[in-house]
Amino acid sequence: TPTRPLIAGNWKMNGTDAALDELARLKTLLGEAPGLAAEVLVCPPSTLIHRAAQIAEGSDFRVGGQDCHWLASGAHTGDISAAMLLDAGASHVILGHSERRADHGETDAIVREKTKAALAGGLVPIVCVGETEAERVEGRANRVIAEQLAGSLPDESGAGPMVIAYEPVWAIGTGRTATLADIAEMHAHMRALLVERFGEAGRAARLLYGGSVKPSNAAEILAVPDVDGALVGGASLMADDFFSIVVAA
Ligand code: G2H
Repeated sequence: TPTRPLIAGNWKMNGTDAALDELARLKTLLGEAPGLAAEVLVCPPSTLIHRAAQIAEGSDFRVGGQDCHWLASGAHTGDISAAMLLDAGASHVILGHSERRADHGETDAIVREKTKAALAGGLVPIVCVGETEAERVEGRANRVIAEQLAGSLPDESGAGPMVIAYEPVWAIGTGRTATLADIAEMHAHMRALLVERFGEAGRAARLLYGGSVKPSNAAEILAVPDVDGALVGGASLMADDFFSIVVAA
């Protein structure tokens, strides 16, 4: 099992120049609290990655992207490549978030190609999976997650650090979180699938939970077996809230 938990903030489509003040504040808070258990990552919008990475220098957090293209460069207006994220100072990239799957029609096959591109480009991919409410109610959650993991992860994932985020779609930004029992069951299910396919690399994979993680519920969620961190949306926008979650890990 992974040695250190990872707390990753996903700013989504939020943040202009002024948001960098929150990052500076986070840097101060982390600087005043050496020896924290968690590794910390902030994924701002692409426009802020470069400056966020400059703020992160000499601090204990790193910076990631929220998506990348499956190709390294070319005629793809509006897209961004893994090499560009790396160049801007990113170390990680979130891939296959349910909002990308819903807003941009990203399929497991697309997410798999993006994951390959991220690995080839020197980034750590954070691959997101999650079932819808209907799929859970119909008792299909475990099967859906198995299919998403099988389809979204390339064989190459076994060679590098693996980070998977389980984000039940019905718990995202809704204030509702899965029960601790549901989280425990799904994370154990994912661990078994990853070990079956990738062996030791699957055992070492970091399994993050995402979906309305906040200061008030972070400690109990992060204490669930096989939860190796959190992907935090709304509560990552304010440095103090996000720092509380980091401390809870
Ligand atoms: C899930 C999560 C972060 P929130 O999307 O990826 O967002 O914490 O706002 O539910």
